[in-house]
Amino acid sequence: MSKIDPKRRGALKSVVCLPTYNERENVERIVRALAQRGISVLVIDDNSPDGTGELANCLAAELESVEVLHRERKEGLGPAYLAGFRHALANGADLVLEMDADLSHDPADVERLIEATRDADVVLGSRYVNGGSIANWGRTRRFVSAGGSFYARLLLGVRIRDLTGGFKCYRREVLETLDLDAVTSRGYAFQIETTYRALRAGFRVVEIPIAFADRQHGGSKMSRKIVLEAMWRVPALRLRALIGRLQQRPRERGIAKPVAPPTSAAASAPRNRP
Ligand SMILES: Nc1nc2c(ncn2[C@@H]2O[C@H](COP(=O)(O)OP(=O)(O)O)[C@@H](O)[C@H]2O)c(=O)[nH]1
Ligand SMILES: [Mg+2]
Repeated sequence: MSKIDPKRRGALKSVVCLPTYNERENVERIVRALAQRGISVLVIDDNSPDGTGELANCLAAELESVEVLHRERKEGLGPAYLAGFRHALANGADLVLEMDADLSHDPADVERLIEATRDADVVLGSRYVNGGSIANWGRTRRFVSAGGSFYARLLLGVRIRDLTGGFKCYRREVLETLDLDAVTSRGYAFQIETTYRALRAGFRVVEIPIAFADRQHGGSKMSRKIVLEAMWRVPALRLRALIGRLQQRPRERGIAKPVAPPTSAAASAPRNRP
């Protein structure tokens, strides 16, 4: 982890990426709550049929700290976030945050996440560490969420408690280092994949407790497809990491041991490999 110069900290540019799909009843409240705190917002709307995108445009016209990115169609929160990350990086953000647009995440916690990047490269707002909580979720929803995090934690062999949450803060260097083009997850798996990639790249990931509350308006976009995607993506991520490590080893051996110069016979022998 490279330390940020303390003198630069005050001038750090941060932006909250807010993916929206049919969040008409929520988008204004969350955007205003963030703007009032002086936090820059990038709404990423996937052409919501309920007019969320147009409402976001009005907010952007009124509030200087608000921008909107319009995408043609709904492709899941993963691709929406990736578009947001690229835009934020291109515009010079030092810290890039993820947050749900349905007010499940408390705008008052954004500063805590930002502050925690003093000692971390990625900060996760966590429901499953001491002090974290969930309000108003039924038993099934709790089971899917907690079970999903436990499953991913076990299969990936990591210590993170909340792998599926969507309240996160990345230091710019993390997003620049991760190969964003290679991130293909669309639903909750996106949260698992990005955190796992950051850990594997050697970044420091910390969890801070948050109080999560179920949405009051609009509907969840969680679906069976999203849950199934997370179920198969997790072992696939681990497998890919293992294969990557195995492929790396022979190369490391090759670098460590100087290769003897070929004899003239070997050098002129026909090669079998392409
Ligand atoms: N742009 C975009 N946003 C999405 C999409 N799917 C979900 N979201 C947003 O992602 C956030 C989390 O989704 P939500 O339905 O609340 O998931 P839940 O909290 O797990 O029930 C919300 O702000 C959604 O509007 C999508 O396909 N495109
Ligand atoms: Mg939600």
